[in-house]
Amino acid sequence: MKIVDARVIVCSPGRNFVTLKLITEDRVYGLGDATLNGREMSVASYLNDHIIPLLIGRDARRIEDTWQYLYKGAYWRRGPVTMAAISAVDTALWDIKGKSVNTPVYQLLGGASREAVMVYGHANGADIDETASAVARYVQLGYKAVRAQSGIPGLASTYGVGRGQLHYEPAEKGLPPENVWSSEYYLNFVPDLFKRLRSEFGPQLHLLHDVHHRLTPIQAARLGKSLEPYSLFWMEDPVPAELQESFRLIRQHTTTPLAVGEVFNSIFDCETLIREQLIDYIRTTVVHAGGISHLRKIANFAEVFHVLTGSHGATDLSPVCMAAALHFDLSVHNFGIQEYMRHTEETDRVFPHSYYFEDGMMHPGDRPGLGVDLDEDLAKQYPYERAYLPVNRKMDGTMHSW
Ligand code: GCO
Ligand code: MG
Repeated sequence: MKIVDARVIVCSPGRNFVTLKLITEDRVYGLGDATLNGREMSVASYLNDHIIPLLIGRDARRIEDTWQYLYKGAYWRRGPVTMAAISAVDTALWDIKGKSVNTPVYQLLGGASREAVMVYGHANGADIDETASAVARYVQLGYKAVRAQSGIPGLASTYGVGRGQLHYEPAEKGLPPENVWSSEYYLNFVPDLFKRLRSEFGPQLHLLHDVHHRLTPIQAARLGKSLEPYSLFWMEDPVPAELQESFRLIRQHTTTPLAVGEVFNSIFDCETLIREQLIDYIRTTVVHAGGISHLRKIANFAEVFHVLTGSHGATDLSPVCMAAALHFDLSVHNFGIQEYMRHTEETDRVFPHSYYFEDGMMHPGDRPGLGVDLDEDLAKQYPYERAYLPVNRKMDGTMHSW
């Protein structure tokens, strides 16, 4: 079952997406997401210039061997660009494998370990009242878990506070917008937000919060401690996680569960975090951490140490990644939760899919393969437009993590 053709489709139906399509001699094709928000064209080039020539003529059934060939064969290992490209190939090969044996991918991954996958949505508002109303809307839609972010008094704009009610899209056309940040204002404010939400929504609703890599370890420890009375499902990315050991300090101070990993590319980025049980949820994704094959290795390793999965699922992960994530989530034993930011209607039209949301849970559907397609003619109507995520500066102008 040789790969005879491959192409990279870059389109922008509301936001930019990079998709790899692999086609076999039997005319079976598979799709893989290769989107790297704000750096899309680097992965498109990596695939077109360096990977596709290696794939033509290869046996599409040899998923693991192809992964190892691309990872070990490049000599230059890891990194977001390389790993997004490998992820796209791996995902497309799983899609092909499923279609060629006429079965949904989760059946090839050991079958369903649960009936459906619990997801969390994003509630945000300019202030506590608006955020509380946004949480109420998600509860009405059936969500059992909601992430809450709010504007902070004294700061003109804040991470996670978007435009509109269901869609939050941080990337913007043109040059990167600049935000202003104060960890002091933030730390003084966030406990009030969760005090209000817990008293308004009762003990059952899962409440999550994303710190977006902005605190120092001791500040993160303080925040975790101050949120303990409100029993969060998790506190996400409290510090930049380049230094995995910094979580030892946070862990010693708080019982608020910790989630990390959306910017990680491989098991080596989270090995200490998992082995020392410094986190509760690992958030690595199909698109950025080596595809379904490598994500399964991370999950299997995490299972041994009682760490659950909680994959990233923002809008910059295309419907192809969301479909792959749901097959992974449904099958892997130590699944925790899946992030689900709804795509816009134009994105959904370009990527028709079988996955569906019902009563706070999602299911990948039972179509063979991943159950997601790409309408290439429609995609042509949405050409790539350069866009960037914002950058962040402290009030005195010092660059800070966004
Ligand atoms: C999340 C994330 C996103 C990222 C985005 C960057 O938890 O959903 O932090 O909102 O900022 O994916 O491209
Ligand atoms: Mg996040």
